[in-house]
Amino acid sequence: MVPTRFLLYLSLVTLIPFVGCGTPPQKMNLSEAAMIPLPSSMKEDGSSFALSPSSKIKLNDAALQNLADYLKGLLGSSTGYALETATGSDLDQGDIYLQLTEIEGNAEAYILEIKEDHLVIKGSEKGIFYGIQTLRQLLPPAIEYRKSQEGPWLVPTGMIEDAPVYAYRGAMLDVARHFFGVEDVKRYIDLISSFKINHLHLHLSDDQGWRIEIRSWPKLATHGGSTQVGGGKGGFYTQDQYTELVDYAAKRFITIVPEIDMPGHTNAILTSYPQLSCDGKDRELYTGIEVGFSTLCTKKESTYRFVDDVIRELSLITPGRYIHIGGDESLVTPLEDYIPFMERVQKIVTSYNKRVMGWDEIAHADLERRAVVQYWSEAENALKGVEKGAKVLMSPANRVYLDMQYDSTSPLGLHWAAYIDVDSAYLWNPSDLVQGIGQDDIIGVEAPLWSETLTKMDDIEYMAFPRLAAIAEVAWTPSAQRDWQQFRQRLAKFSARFDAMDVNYYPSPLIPWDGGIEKALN
Ligand code: IFG
Repeated sequence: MVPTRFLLYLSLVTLIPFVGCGTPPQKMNLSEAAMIPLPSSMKEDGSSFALSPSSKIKLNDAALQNLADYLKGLLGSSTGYALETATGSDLDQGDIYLQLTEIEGNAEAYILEIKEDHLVIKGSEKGIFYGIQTLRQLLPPAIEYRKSQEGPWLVPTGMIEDAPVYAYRGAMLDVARHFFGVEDVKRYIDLISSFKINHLHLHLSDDQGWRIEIRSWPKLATHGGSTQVGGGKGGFYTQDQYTELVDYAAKRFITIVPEIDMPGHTNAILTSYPQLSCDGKDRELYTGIEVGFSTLCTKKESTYRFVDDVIRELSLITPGRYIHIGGDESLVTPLEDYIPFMERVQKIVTSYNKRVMGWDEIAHADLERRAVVQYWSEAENALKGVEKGAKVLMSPANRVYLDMQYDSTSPLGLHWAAYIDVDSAYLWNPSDLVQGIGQDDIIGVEAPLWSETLTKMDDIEYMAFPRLAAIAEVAWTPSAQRDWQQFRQRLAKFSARFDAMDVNYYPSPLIPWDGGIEKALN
């Protein structure tokens, strides 16, 4: 056993080359650290832990190997350290210990214990994943660089005990109005997972496009997916590519929620299979941005065979518990037809052992057990859903619609619901929003990003960040601990982190941004 004092000397010696050049070892206390979402409890003890070339990732259970590999991927490229993994609890100077532990009360809870000579992340696998996201934010922003940087890599010492308020913390990406390929979706998964988001709802179908291969109805993708808003070439995910996204997301503890919007928003279906409309007429592919002009024919039995085929194939490749059936803006479907249609479609979903999710209009129909009503515009629909025993997913358009312009000068986005800057995205509390909908009725929060005006990954990043960081905190941190002035000071320190992650974020004038990565490195 090598004497600790020698190791201490060794670690100090390794630091000497850095003293006087590169970043001075910045003394930072836990309370000064910029973590988003803010952890539910922490206490600092004012010293530092230093990651070092000899640091290893130790595990108490071989089941944590994937997490160790993920952590090594995060820290290895920017530090240049080997960060070898070993099972066992004999910790040496600079080690990171991942400890699979049951924490009472919340499956996503974690404990991050940072001491001068080692640090420990305790929890379930997903708890440890969230502890890793917090550790990332406690290290200097340069840790996010893909190429190796000089250290030192200090972490303030103390103890963090953390767990989310809401279990469903989601982002929605509309890949129907404009199609975004596998690599863009993986990038979005990487970014949202760093803020502890754990669901990605993919809006896979709409008037302008059908984006998922359905083998029993092949023209949905090949014809219905062949264009997009503005007339571009569109695209779709093969079932293998969809599975690739499901697996990539799962490694970051994100569950994919697929949406097939119906009976409205279905022009792409009707152009592919005219027999699914009541008039049987051919329809052109649609490349505009109007809504509410299409409907499946709710009177035809063939429509329900179609829905059954689609839901069956989708359920087989969706490990997550939810299938989203849309239900919004069915403006040309008479309510007396909409209601029985939605009731039959819900039974198809539950026949494949999946739970129903739908936009708040579905509350006009009877709701299957454990259905979730996604509140976006009509509070009385959400209330009706609660009265019928459903849970609510909070997506109030005037707070969390990320396709809303920041202000009237934003080059992208719409503003029918509101102009939304970071303050509006932060200054609300899900359980205070609608009288009669309390915390126990709410499964969580989801931020939709509709893509009528977005064409590339930079556009997604510009609209999503930093507002999604604010919304992630609304969903994770107890409202009594949230404070806008304190949040904006923490967010200000993310400019360097966003720069290092190459995120094309919107530099909101409401935030005293701290000067980006150049300042952080000099
Ligand atoms: N509402 C529509 C979306 C999209 C959106 C743009 C819902 C549930 C306006 N439906 O939001 O398809 O067009 O902000």
